[in-house]
Amino acid sequence: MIAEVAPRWTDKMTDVRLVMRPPNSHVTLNCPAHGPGPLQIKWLHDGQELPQRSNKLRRRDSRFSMQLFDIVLADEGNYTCIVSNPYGEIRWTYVLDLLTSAVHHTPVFDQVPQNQTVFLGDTVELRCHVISSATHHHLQWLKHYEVNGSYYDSENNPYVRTIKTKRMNMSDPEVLRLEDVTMADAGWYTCLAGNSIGISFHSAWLMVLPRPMKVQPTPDGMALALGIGLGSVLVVLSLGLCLLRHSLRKSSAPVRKRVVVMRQNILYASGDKDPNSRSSLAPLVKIEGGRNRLSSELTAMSEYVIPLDPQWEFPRDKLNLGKLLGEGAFGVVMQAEAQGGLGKSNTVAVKMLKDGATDKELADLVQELEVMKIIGRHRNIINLLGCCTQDGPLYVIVEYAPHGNLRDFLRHRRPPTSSGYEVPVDDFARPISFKDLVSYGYQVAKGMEYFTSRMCIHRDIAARNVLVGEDFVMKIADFGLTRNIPDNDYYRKTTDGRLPVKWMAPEALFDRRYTIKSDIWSYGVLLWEIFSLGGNPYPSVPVERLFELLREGHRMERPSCSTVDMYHIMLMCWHQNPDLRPTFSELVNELDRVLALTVSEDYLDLDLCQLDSPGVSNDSQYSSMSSAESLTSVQLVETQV
Ligand code: ACK
Repeated sequence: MIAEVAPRWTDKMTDVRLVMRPPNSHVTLNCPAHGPGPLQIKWLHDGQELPQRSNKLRRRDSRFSMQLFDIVLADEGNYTCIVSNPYGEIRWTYVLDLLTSAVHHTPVFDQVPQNQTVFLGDTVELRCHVISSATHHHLQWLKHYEVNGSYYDSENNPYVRTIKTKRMNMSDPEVLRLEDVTMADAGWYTCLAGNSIGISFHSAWLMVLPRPMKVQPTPDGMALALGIGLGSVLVVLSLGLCLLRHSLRKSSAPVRKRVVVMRQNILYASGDKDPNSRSSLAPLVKIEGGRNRLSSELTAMSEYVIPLDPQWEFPRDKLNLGKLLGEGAFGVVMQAEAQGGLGKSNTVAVKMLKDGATDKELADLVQELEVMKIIGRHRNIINLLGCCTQDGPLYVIVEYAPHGNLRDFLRHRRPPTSSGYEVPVDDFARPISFKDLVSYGYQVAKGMEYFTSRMCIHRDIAARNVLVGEDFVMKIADFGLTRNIPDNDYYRKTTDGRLPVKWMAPEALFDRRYTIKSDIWSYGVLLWEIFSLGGNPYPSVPVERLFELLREGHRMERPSCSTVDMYHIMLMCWHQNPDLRPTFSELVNELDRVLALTVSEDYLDLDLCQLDSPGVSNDSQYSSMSSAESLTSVQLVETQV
C-alpha cells in the first residue's frame, strides 16, 4: 500500500539559502525530493513561474535542479522550488545575489526610510535595507537635533546622535522602531551604511501630530472632524470639499508651514570626497507643520515660511513677469525683466510652481534653489541670479537663454531638404559647421567637468536639458532638480514624446546606480544628438527591446554628421564597464584636441548628413544599432584618451 503523504526533501536542506555569484557566471539550484505519486516541480523567480527552458535557463526536473547561465542583475532575487504530488507540496527558497554591487560600491539601498506622519503615542518603524545582505557593512541610525534653531554648528557640521547600531545589540539593525512616540521624537532621522568602499545614507522626516479629538456625530448623522490632523483631514476629505472648508474655517488661526532646509552634502564633508559614493548630494527640504495642501485655492505661498537668505533675495516688486517660456508637469518658466538688472542683463527667466502644486513640489523647487546656491557659477551652466521667497509665490530667478533648448536649436538648423525646416538666418547668420558641433559638445563637457568638481551628479543629461544662451554659449539646465530619480516609470515620456530611459546607462536603468559615470553615458547620447542635429536616439525601439539591446551590448551607430573620431568618443562613453568610461576632464581635453584640428570654415555638408525627419520614426528600427562586441578594437585604441 502506498502512503498518501506529501513529498519530502531527499537531502537535508541546509539553512544557507543565500547564493552569491559573480556576474556572467552560472548557478545550479537543487531541490531533491521524494515521495509517492507523480512528483512535479515548479520554479518561481520572485513569484513568477519560470519556463521549462530558455536561452539562459535549463531545468532538469528529473533531478529536481535548475541551472541559470550568464547571470546578470536582473536575475537576482528569490528562486522558489515547489515540489508537489497529489497529497501535498513542499517549497524551498534560494536568494540569488550578484557580487558586483557588493564588491565595487558603497552600500546600495533597496529600501530607504520614508517620511512619515504619526500621532502622539503611536508606534512607528523606519526601515533601511542594503542590497547584498552577505556583504560586510555596518549600519547605524542617527537622529538630528537643533541647537538655537539650527541643525548645524558653526562649522556646518550637523548635530547628530547615534541612536542605534549593530554593536548596541538591539534587534534587527535595519529597523528603527519607536514606540509611544512623543513630540520630541519628531525630526530628521538618517540611516547610514558603510563598507570598505565608503558610506551611503538616506534621511527621512518624522512628523508627530497631536491625536485628533474624538469624531463627533452631527445631528444629520454625518461625522464632523474637529481639530487639525491627518485623521481629521481624511475624514473630512471623505465628506467632500465643501464640508472641508467649513471645518477648516472652524479650526483655529491658520497654521503656517515652515520650510526646513538640511544641507546633507555638508553632513560628511570631511570624509570621502568621491561623488560616486554619495547617495544624494542635494540638500533635503522638508515642510513642517500646517496641514496638507488640498486645493488650488491654497496655492498662495504666503502660508509657507521659507527661510530668508539676504544674499539671494530679490525684491518681488522689481520683477516684471513676461511671456511663458516653457512648462513641465508642475513648474513653469517665465521670461521677466528685473528692474535695476540682475547679472549681465535685465532679462531673466523665472521658475515657479503651477497652481495646485503640492508640498512635495514646493520642497523640490526649494531644493533646486538650494542646489544652485551650493553649486556656484560657471559659464556653461544656467546660473542662479536670485530668488523671491517672502510674501508670495516662490520665484527662482535664473539666467535667460534666448535660443531655447539645444535639441530644438539643432533641429531648426537642419537643411530644408531633409527636414522641411527653414534654416532661420535671423539669429544664426552663417551656416552651422562641424566645428560648431564639436564646440557644443566641448562646452557641455566643460559644464559637466565643473559639476563633477562640485561633487554633483546631473542624472538627466540630454540635449533637451541644455539651453543655448547669449552668443550661443551652451548652458546645462535643470540640474537642481535632483528628482531622486529612482523613478521606476520607464514608460514616462518627455513633452515631445521621448523616453528618458534612452539616455540612461545600463547600471542606472537596471540597478538604479546613478554616478558620474552614468552621467558620462548620457553625455555620449547627447553627443549623438548633437551629431545627428537633434536626432531621436534608438528611433521606434520600444522600452522592452531597448533593455534587451543594451544587455546584448548593442550601441547606436555613428550619427550621420559625425566623424569616426567623434564616434569613438561616443563609444567610450558607452563602455559597458562604467569604470572604463572617460571622465569629463578627459573628454574636455579630447574635444579640445579635436577642436584644434578642425578648420572653422569646415561647414557641414548637410546633404551628406542623412537625417531622419522630425517626428518620423524609422521603421528599420534596429538598423541604427551596432554590436559593442564588434567594436572592441576601437574601444581598446580609444581608452588612451
Ligand atoms: O526651448 P524651450 O521651450 O525653452 O525648452 C525649455 C522650457 O522652458 C522647459 O524648461 C524654457 N526655459 C527654461 N529655462 C529657461 C531659461 N533659463 N531661459 C530660457 N528659456 C528657458 C526652455
